[in-house]
Amino acid sequence: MSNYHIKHLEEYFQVYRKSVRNPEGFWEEIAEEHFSWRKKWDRVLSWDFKKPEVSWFEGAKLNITENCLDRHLSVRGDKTALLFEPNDPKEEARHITYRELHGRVCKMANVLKAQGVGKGDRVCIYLPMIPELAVSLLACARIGAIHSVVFAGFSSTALATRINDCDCKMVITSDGSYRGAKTLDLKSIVDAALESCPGITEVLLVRRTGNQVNLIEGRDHWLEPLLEEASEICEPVIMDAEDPLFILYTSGSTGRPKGMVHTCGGYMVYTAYTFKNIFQYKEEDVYWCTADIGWITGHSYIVYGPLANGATTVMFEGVPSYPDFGRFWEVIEKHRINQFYTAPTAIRALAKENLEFVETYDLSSLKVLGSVGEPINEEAWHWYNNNVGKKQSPIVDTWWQTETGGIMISPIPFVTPTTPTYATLPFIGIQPALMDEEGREMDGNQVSGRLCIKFPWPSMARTIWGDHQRYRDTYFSAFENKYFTGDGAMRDAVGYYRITGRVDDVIIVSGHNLGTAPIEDSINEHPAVAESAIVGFPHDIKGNALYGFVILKETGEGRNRDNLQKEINQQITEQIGPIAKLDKIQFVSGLPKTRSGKIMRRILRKIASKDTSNLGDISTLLNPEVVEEIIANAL
Ligand code: 6R9
Repeated sequence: MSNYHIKHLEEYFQVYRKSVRNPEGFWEEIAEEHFSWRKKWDRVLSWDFKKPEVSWFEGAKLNITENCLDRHLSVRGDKTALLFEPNDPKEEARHITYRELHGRVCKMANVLKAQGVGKGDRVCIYLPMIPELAVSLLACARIGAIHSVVFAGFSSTALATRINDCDCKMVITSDGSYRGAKTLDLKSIVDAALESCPGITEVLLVRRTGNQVNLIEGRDHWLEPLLEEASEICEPVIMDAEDPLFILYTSGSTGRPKGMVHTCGGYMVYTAYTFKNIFQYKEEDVYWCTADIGWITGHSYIVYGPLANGATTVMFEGVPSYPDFGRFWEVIEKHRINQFYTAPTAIRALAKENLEFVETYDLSSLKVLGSVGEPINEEAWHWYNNNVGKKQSPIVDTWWQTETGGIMISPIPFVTPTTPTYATLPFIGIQPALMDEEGREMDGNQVSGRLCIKFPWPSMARTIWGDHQRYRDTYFSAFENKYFTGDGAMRDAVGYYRITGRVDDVIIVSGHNLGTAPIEDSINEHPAVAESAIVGFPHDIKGNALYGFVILKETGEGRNRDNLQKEINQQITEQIGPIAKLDKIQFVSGLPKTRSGKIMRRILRKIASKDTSNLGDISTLLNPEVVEEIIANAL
């Protein structure tokens, strides 16, 4: 068990040094000792960040579901693998053991096969947080199909774009989903999306809410009867370590989402190893990550990382505010949760409510608290530490990305002393670099710059589906020979990292990454709109909220502004989803632009944040006069 489970700070430094001096040797040892492979690799790592090309464990053969399921059957077959906590607290929680999960995954895999899905095919999964969601991911992985999960809060247009981008042939969805007091009709969203997805030949439907649905003959099938007939035995398809495991979309600086491709071997090794250490998971623990499996956090730290370690992982269908603001804490007490992993936006929202919601419950089972998705502000950190952890549970502020597959910078609890708002130290094997504006790496401490990673790690995304050039342009062209994260960071006097936020056109709202471009595209499609620009501004709960500056066409000038605002938000909701709605919309006569025609977002950001004391030099703008007008009418 050497190096697999780090227990004190000296050991961290020692293992870190080893992992950096000899990465191949280090990862080979971890991979060899803790996973089952059908065949070992010919080479641990080959890489070239210029192309860019990275491969880990080349030549190795495996199936990730053997590691997440089969190998546990003899030692913990009757242990709960998935613990499902439904939206309605009156509905009973479901404990699904490793043996049951294995059986369900095999059945589902057989259904997929019978519907014509094979190795390399893409399957879109658009499901609420119910056990079938995790089962669907694993069933795809079992037969080598590539899953592409789309968060079930995305609109039909966003769903269609993602289905078409990677040519999915099947969609797995449900009749509906429960979200607090609401019931959403997922099937009709899928139906609308599929009007523009000619490649989809099959739709599998899970029954959850009992909503009335419209079945299309030959295309749509209820899953239940198919599962009943399917065999519980399904031999795994043996994959190359570098075969794709899944595609997951993230926003970028253009309208098109980027389908990040993760592969089987490296992703498994890194997510499992980080899970074990960053949550200090022990055999009897019950672990809960509140993310949705529609995001990378759910893929890596609800499904693959925990299951590869034989953990009990909770899947929560509901929301933190239903039936009241005590729900998270009630669930922690009920299931005696040991590790709890959530997002700053949820913490801030709950911190606004009466403390009684927390104090009513016994949270003494908690050992480790986690935070992910955006920088955690000091106030939220202390509230979490004082009221949830009672100052007994270290907070792991974990920095990472869809692209990185696993946690990159984070304390190791009980090992790394924590400091509020600091993600602290790079995880084992991770080599960060801070770059200045001229592209030079800044040595030493007490420096700030753009955060890059200068050496490959096993779970990094290998490409953008169908667009390797974009992968290169986005991540490997800003700084030579380095992966550029898009984030800014500072390194303090003791070498701790603090992430300061995005330095590109991505805005993080309630932990969701939103690219400015797709939202602007959507606004601009409104018949009364000529042009628009959106920026983020600080928001108490969401971290950032969206502020839109909109130029109207002449035809729009005479229209009622309130109605226009509603229509614009309605359009965004339909095309992207409610998470991308604007909090403020200001109608302007022009947008500040450079002489080459680029919108100066820096200026708009300052105006939106009510920080107009130092706008910098605006004399080089094409239209400096517009700035005054925008400031005068700012919301
Ligand atoms: C895992 C995940 C990635 C972006 C990332 C950064 C922000 C995530 C953070 C954090 C500060 C943390 N981010 N964790 N910022 N501290 N602990 O969230 O992936 O959805 O792709 O978002 O989120 O800006 O670049 P993803």
